Amino acid sequence: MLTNQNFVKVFFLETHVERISNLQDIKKAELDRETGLFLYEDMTLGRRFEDKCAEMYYRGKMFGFVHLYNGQEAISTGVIGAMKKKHDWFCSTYRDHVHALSAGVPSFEVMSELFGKATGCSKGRGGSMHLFSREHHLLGGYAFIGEGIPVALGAAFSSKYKIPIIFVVENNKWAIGMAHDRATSNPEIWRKASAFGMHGEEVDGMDVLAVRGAAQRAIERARAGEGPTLLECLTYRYRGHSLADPDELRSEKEKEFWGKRDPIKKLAKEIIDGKFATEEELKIIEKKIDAEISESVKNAIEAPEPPSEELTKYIWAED
Ligand SMILES: Cc1ncc(C[n+]2csc(CCOP(=O)(O)OP(=O)(O)O)c2C)c(N)n1
Ligand SMILES: [Mg+2]
Repeated sequence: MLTNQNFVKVFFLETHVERISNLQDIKKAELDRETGLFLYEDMTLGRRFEDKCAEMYYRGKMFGFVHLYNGQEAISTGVIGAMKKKHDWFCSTYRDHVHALSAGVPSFEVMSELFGKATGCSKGRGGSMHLFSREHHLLGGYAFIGEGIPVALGAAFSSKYKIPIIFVVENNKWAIGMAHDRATSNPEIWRKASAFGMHGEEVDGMDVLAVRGAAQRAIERARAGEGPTLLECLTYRYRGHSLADPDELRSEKEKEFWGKRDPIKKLAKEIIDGKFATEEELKIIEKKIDAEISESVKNAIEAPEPPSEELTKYIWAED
């Protein structure tokens, strides 16, 4: 018998999986050697940085909530990598470390911030959920869901009345323990764009070239004065909601499905199969990144904490 619960299961629970399996072909970004190595390096930096964060968190070097990005790298690299660095502005969420890295915030500054040090990109006042960098045009990570949207909109509005903005949903299927497909009558978020007279698009968020292609189109539309785009990227996070989450709700079968779609392994295969670079060259990039992250951790551990007499500094604009 089809009980209410079965109904939900049969028609909606597998939707995220079904959607990514049935996505229509869209025009992807071109792959060449330079682009491939740039994307690979950025995604690898994001993955390895987050792995190091988990290690540091469990070693007691960080406090509070820490939300990692593993699995979603193709979106940060695909979108932020398609933007003009230090020219376009962007807002993040509480899952913000990798967004900051993709924008060029040095890993030392991000790690220092996570340790609450004065050398952090928010001068040790923000922590994991509140990364900020004026230099890299990052208008902040935000702890409230959706909090960055009005800030980004305000920035776009003040830069031009035509609102050159793109909204990127990283639909990783879960909101803490609630499966997205169970939480809404229409799981296809990109379709909500039409209610606002906006262009909407869905994209494979585990495929960096697909994300980059979609981001390039959306950015072009924004620059040409053709209005905003809502981009829904179908992705999956590989770790629990935060490092305090034991991650017991998601099935092994589901994790296995998404594990096989690892965005970094996918790009590596495309680079190697297309003979844009060799496996050895990719290994060299990984080694370079590991060395950079180790150096950042070492320096961040040794960096000074903000002096307590400066507790209220930077609250007001005159500081
Ligand atoms: C306005 C608001 N309501 C509730 C919360 C508590 N909360 C923190 S994370 C979260 C789940 C959000 O899930 P999703 O939007 O899918 O983002 P994800 O964690 O998957 O990146 C909730 C409900 C919050 N931070 N802000
Ligand atoms: Mg989610």
